[in-house]
Amino acid sequence: MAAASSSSRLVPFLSPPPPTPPAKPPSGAFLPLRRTTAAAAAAARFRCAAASGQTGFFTRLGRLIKEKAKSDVEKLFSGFSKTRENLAVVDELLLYWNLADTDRVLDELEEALLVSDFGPKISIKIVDSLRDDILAGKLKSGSEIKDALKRCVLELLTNKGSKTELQLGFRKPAVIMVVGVNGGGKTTSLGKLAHRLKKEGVKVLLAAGDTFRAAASEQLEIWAERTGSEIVVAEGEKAKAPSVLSQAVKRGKEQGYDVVLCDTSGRLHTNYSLMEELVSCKKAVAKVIPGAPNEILLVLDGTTGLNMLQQAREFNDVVGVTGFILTKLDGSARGGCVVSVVDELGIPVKFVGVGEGVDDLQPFDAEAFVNAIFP
Ligand SMILES: Nc1nc2c(ncn2[C@@H]2O[C@H](COP(=O)(O)OP(=O)(O)O)[C@@H](O)[C@H]2O)c(=O)[nH]1
Ligand SMILES: [Mg+2]
Repeated sequence: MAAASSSSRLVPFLSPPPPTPPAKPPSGAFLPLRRTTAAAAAAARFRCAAASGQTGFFTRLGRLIKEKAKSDVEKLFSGFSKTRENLAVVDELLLYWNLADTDRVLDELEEALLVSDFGPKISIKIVDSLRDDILAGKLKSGSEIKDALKRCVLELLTNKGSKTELQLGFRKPAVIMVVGVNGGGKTTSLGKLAHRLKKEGVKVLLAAGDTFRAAASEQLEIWAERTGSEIVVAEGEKAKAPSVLSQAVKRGKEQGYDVVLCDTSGRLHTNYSLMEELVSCKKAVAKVIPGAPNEILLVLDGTTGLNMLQQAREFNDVVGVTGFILTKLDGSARGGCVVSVVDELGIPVKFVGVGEGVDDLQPFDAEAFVNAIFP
């Protein structure tokens, strides 16, 4: 195994801690809820000061990342090429649509949506709403039906999963934990996310919280090299994930990092002890920074289609998921699953993975997505 100390960027968590920085002013959020009025007023002042200084930073960051993605819609468009091919039949159907053919065309449209993994509930919902509008005389041509279809999908996505920007709170470092089953793309997505954040000048610390697989830390170390990020890795075989994450977040706090990105080991949602470990990881992080992790992003493999729904439910029940990263959509014709997870769970998709390269993690934008699958 590669010696953890061989890279200058590695920060093995058992090494001596750096000099303690000067004591920070008390933050209101750390104080007990009920205090004397004078103390409460002072606490509130501190809280407001912290909020106004750092909310700005993370809110701007969230917006900036999303804005940049809008200028890069080509990437998203090519990432969804297989789903688009699957749905090309929609254009053919609507080109020759006439009122007498409505039932047949809508049946075939429903079939096309099902094949792309929109899921039965949503496919029926969409087709029923189109049928109502056609029968009411509101939609009179194939192109009007297609526009209505796009509007319908967009609405499904924006009604329930509108907070697609990262919500990083107001206290530095913000902590993002990435969870999911083995091989879904956690480590890769974390690396790509580090790249995106570094490009915006954010000070990023990676935490190699996958202590289950021997090669996992090394994989994240490669991403640290690639993105020029610092990394905390476990030293010794007995190190447990919660303590690696806890040490990373401590270091993040002491050394003024903006964001700590925590990798975790892959686990089947049916594996009880591993799920328990995730809960411990979350608690360990919260012990260092109350309220952290700010985001728990569940990585879902787009090629598994609707199977991801059950996974998502179970992870959400155990750790509480704040957003999804849907990966491998470049290799899948089942992009409709984006809509089904949002609709079923009411949790936003925050990023989509559209390739293995460093730039292949796109902030999710509902409108760009709809245009990518229904051009
Ligand atoms: N095509 C494609 N491959 C991906 C994507 N994300 C991850 N992968 C690949 O999926 C495999 C598993 O990824 P990894 O990050 O190790 O998964 P983990 O076990 O969840 O950490 C690797 O070969 C990645 O390169 C993606 O968006 N598109
Ligand atoms: Mg991994």
